[in-house]
Amino acid sequence: MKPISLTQFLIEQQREGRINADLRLLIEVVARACKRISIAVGKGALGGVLGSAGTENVQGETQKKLDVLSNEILLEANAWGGHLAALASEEMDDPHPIPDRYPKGEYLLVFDPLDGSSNIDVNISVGTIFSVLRCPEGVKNPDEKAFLQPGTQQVAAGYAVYGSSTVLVLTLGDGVHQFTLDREQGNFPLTHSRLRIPEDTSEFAINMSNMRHWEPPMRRYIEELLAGKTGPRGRDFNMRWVASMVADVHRILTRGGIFIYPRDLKDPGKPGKLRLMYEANPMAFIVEQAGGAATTGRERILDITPAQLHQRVPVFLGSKNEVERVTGYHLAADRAGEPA
Ligand code: P6P
Repeated sequence: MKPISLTQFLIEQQREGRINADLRLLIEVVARACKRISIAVGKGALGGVLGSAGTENVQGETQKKLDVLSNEILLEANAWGGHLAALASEEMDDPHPIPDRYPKGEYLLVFDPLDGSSNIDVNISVGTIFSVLRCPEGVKNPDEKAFLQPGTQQVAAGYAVYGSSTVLVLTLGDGVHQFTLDREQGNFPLTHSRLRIPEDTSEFAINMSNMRHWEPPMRRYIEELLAGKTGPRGRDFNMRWVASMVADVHRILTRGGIFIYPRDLKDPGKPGKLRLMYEANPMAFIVEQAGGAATTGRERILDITPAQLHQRVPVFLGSKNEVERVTGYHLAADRAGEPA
């Protein structure tokens, strides 16, 4: 049976009353933008877009040319459709308004246009992550405050991973679905419905080089995994770390695992590396919709009310039983009054 396309999938979701025409248009526009980004990324050195743009983003990180290009592709694609009230991006300090010459819509789009961009120049998978919120009632010109909604308010979230194939993963709140870019046809056939993350796993993803900076419960959890059969877990574990969140999360969505970017004491003022609004929240929504769990090590990510657009949080997500175990270690340490 020929798989249905993203367009047909969205039409059916609209027919079932799950989404409206504007949200359908939003997802289609973002998918088309991801196709354009996939083409640019796929050109590699031939596209003249590798290397640094010579500028810095709000995070103080050097922007790659593809970061800037991907951001522009998403801004242009979403300007004219009348589905958005405003956009926000990792690459821009403040929310980006819809140009006055176009009508505004009811949705807010927040995205990381090219996550993992340090991997671009070495030909490792990178991706786009996006999150959709409703613009608060009566807000005509949304500022940062309009975006500061907990992750439970998301109406949709997704990512595209630009790997050996370009895969678009999407949730509208009723399961997680995967679409694969057909480069000949230029469309996204549905290749996997209702992805499920196994509740148990023997595979963890973390940047081990930061181990000496971790909190005690974090070190305890990883030391138990490293002890394998000889330790309290009684079985061996495997490790993966792509250093591209989209690639690591996609592997976990496909075969299970736990992804961790913990708070570390290297910079005690910094609560973690990953950003809540356009990395942790969309990935947490997707992971929970696939039967997994997502916490900061102490609380559910989706329950956090953001204080700033670019705020960072620690991230523990993936196979439910592992996320619950390591979260339990952190809460037990807090109850015992252990120094963080
Ligand atoms: P580190 C990429 O820069 C990113 O934001 C995520 O995609 C990735 O999981 C993480 O940072 C990698 O961080 O410290 O291992 O380079």
